[in-house]
Amino acid sequence: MTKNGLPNNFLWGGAVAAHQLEGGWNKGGKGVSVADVMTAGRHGVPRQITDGVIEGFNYPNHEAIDFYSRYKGDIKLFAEMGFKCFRTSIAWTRIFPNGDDKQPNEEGLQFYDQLFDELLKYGIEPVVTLSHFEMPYHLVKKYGGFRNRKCIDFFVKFSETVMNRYKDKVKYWMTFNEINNQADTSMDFASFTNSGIKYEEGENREQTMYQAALYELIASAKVVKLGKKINPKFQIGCMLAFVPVYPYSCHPDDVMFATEAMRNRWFFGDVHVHGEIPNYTKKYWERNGLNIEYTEEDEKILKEGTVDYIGFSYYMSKVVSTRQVEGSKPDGEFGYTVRNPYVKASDWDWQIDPVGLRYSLNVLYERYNLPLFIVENGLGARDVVEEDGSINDDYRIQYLKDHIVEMKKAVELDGVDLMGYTPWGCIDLVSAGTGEMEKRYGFIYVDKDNEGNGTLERRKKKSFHWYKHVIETNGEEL
Ligand code: P53
Repeated sequence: MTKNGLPNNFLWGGAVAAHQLEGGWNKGGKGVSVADVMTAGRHGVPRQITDGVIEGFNYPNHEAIDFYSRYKGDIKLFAEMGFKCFRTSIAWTRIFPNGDDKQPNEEGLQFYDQLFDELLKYGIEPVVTLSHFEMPYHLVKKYGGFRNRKCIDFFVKFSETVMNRYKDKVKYWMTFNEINNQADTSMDFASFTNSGIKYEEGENREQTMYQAALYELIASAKVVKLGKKINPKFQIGCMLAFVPVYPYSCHPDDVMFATEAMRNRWFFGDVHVHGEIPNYTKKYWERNGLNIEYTEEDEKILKEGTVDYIGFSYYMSKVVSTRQVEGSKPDGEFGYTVRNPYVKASDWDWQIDPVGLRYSLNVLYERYNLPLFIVENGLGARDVVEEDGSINDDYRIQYLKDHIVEMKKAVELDGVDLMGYTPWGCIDLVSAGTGEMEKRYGFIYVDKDNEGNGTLERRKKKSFHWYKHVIETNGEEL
């Protein structure tokens, strides 16, 4: 058993997405994105998608936490924690407000120049997601989102523009955030945020989803190829929502069922990494009469544009059973899932499973043999500001500590090649799933509630000091 700690160049940091923290939704020439037409929901109440921005609705992303004008102060706090990297996305609509514009918006490009310069000033490496749930809404209205092959070109043009512009500032890129979320076709949220698609009454959702996903995978491959030409030093990854699916029992049917369920993750990763459509997917399409269009040229592109690393989010695991057992509940993705009796759950019902992170790192590494990057992990929780102004988020520290322990085992005991760890929402921001402010992940508290009231003042939580020490000791002292 060797124990040699994490590599010295391990990328400790934090992760966010432009639409969840920037605000300034109509500033600096920015266009309307899919996130700008989504209202606030809460646990059990889905966010509504309105037909454009309509007065009288609460759109939490419009202001978010106003990182757009406060980023300098926030980055200073990240630097104080010792961040080696910072993961954010480039809001597509700041660069191409409509998505199909001929020329990029210079003011938007300048904003990210300044943002990246500010990070680099502190030696913080930017890690950039190109598409994180913020497609231009105009592309939804005019082209039907990624139903339409034309969106490949729009995305490639956007990516080429920003990769060229920031070629000396950004080395780490990811193409589509959690591209596999849309595999759950029961969730209108997923198809809209991933692909700008609103399902129509009676349409075959799987047909639409697979077609859009394949267009995105082709777009991603084109961007990988292009990126390497722009700067051969670029590291370009994919981004998967990794939720390992366990069989409920040792009944062989449960084991096989879990294997099939996992294909909702593997399909996307397999195409990104192996550059071809897996046989199990082709068989599935055939069996279900799905007719997915692609050309020989597309197949060639997929092969040539495989990713350099696997970025993934990890929050929870799931359990499936072929039989209705006690504690089963309906699940859009898998028919029904079972509450895991061995793990706890968050207030939003996400099952907390640190060992599942080590398991995920192992299965991903065994399958792909590529460097891995945990680009999201964390606990959404309600925080309380004490009378003296302190925020004692011990539950968050515990969650992160337990996960880091397992992450280290994967590196030290299993030999997984891990690039870094960026906990989600390092500063409180708008929840993607629910639109709430009060589902908080941050080391930094932001004074704002679900209704949008608050001063937006920033405050260090207990976890801020804890995480600073973790980074200082390269994960040796938790
Ligand atoms: P929120 C579902 C399952 C796992 C991760 O999520 C997910 C989702 C979508 O809600 O999203 C990722 O804010 C996503 C982030 C998001 C974060 O997880 O719903 O990449 O944008 O904020 C946490 O608690």
